[in-house]
Amino acid sequence: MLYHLLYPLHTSFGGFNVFRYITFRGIGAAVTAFLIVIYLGPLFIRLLQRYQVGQVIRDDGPESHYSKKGVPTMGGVLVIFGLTASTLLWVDLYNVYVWLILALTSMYGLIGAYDDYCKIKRQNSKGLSGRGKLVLQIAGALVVGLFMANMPGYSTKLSLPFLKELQPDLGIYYIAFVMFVIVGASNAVNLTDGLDGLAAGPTVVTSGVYLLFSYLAGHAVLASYLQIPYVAGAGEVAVFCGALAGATLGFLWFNAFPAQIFMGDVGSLAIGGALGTVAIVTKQEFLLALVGGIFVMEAMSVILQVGYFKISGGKRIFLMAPFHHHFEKKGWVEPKVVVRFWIISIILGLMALATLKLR
Ligand code: 57M
Repeated sequence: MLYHLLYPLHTSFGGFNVFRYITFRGIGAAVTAFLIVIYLGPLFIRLLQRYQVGQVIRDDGPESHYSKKGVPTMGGVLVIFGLTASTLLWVDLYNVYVWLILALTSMYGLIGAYDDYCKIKRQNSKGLSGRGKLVLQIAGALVVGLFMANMPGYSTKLSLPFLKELQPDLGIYYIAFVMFVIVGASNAVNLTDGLDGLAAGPTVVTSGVYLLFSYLAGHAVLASYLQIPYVAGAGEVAVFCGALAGATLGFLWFNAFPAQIFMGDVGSLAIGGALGTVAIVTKQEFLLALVGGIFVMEAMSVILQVGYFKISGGKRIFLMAPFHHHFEKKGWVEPKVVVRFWIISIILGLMALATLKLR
């Protein structure tokens, strides 16, 4: 909105020219989203407490989690509000990609909110059925896949870090790939969100990396120089990424150990869906597996654990999956697990940035 209101006035006041720059608006969106969440956080937590929107704790989990019973959850509602409000304030409202990402994020947020509601209402950790959740997630991702495949000028070729010549064209199968990326990212973040701040930290890193990659993908000259796919209009996605990083940082202020609030499935499913859709729009899908390596590792630990359990007749690879629980079982205290995972996430983010020159 500010872009449409203030940039046209730059002829009479030169300072407003700054609103044409996506980098300025991306940082503005991050700071605005952070301030919105920080300001509303205490009030929102009190509201959740008053309406007893508290976490239900599974009885088969680490004993250290039993004390978390009743911690307000569904903090993802505040993240999505801050993210959306800030994006709409700073973005070029005519950018179709941003609306697509906001739509997917909102849909996944609604799926998660219903799941959280079912858990709280039934007072058990079984929310929406796994199958039901998956069907709805696939439906949302399918719409994104069909939309992108039909966008004029959008390529169904895959871009791989380090291998600029290898660009396989998936054709119609690109839609299935889009669904895999978005649904996979959403569930990976969901599984990761099992310790105070554990999902928020890598989300901030990933959003920051994609803020830069969105800007570069939408810049014809820089995209050509760096040999990354040029996606006309993708630059505005940087504003969304800034807002996502800022809103998540604001949430982390309250979610840091000992957490005053959890994001709930409303937050984890929405954030994962948002990151997956950003990766598709900017044509940096494999980059997500690198910078979001913590999410991938957590999801893979569950797949390997469950698979090996079935194949071996009851044996386990890890003391408990997802991976963060394995270290808890080894005696690491929660904050140590979380901060070490953050450190890995930052290293992966730096490696992702390094791929810009290694082409
Ligand atoms: C999502 N939810 C957290 C909170 C958060 C197939 C199996 C791997 C599924 C998996 C599972 O149930 N995943 C659900 C993870 C839960 O957090 C809530 O859920 C939202 C995110 N979706 O926002 O509302 C618990 O996590 C803790 N938490 C924090 N701080 C936070 O900031 O401490 C969350 C956020 C919260 C709180 O205790 O209650 C979760 O872990 O359930 N199952 C598991 O992850 C279970 N693993 C398991 O069963 N492993 C088996 C097999 C199936 C792989 C094995 O290793 O053999 C573990 N998780 C729990 N209990 N809680 C162990 C059992």
